[in-house]
Amino acid sequence: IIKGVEKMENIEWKKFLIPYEHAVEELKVKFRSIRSELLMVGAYSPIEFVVGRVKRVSSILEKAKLLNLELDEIEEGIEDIAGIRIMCQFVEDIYTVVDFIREREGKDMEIVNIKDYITNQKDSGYRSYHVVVRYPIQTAFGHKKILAEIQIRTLAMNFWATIEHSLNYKYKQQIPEHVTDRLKKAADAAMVLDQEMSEIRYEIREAQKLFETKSNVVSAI
Ligand code: 0O2
Repeated sequence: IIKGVEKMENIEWKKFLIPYEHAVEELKVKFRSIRSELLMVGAYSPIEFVVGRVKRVSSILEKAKLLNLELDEIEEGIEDIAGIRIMCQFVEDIYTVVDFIREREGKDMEIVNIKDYITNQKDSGYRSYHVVVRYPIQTAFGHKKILAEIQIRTLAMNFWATIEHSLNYKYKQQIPEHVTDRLKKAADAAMVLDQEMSEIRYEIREAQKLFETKSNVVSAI
């Protein structure tokens, strides 16, 4: 039993989650702007697209229970209540995005924790790069710093993780063995796909540049 947490009313949860929604919205804008700015000057963007979400209350409760957290420990104890996901075309782009985040260190965010599930792939097959940051926001009641988890992945890693996540949801974390076996094979295939795409990334970028220029000419007519 989590003292206090389960007694929280809907309205209290809404109030609790407002700063997290605020942080997610700001972070989405900031990372999407990097893409827009780079494309605007004709440069390559390592960011394909950005999504964000605030963790569902049921999911927060589950995690609080698992970690044995009390109400006043949730803010520090659950690092991914605010979550941003940045999708990249190539594995190399992930590290460029990480460098962008490092450059912001001490400016508009502080890095708290890094989990490199690309070098250290999870047993499930999961690959992704997680950076937990402390992000300042201005609320109606003053300054507040929020923990947010930035997950950076390739499109292939995201495809795999999205499917595995929905299977876990369906099977309540007990995916049948024949399915987990397939998922592991699919994770290997996704890794090979990433490696192959990396090998020809310069050709792909050139082709995309040509294609974008052509699309711009067509849309300008
Ligand atoms: P939601 O809200 O449904 O997205 P741990 O318990 O050690 O595995 P920890 O410390 O809670 O992980 O944080 P971590 O490692 O940063 O992972 C949290 C989030 O990473 C998860 O959120 C997923 O989004 C993603 N993730 C981690 N492992 C896996 C995995 O094996 N498969 C998939 N599909 N995603 C994973 P939640 O908890 O699912 O919450």
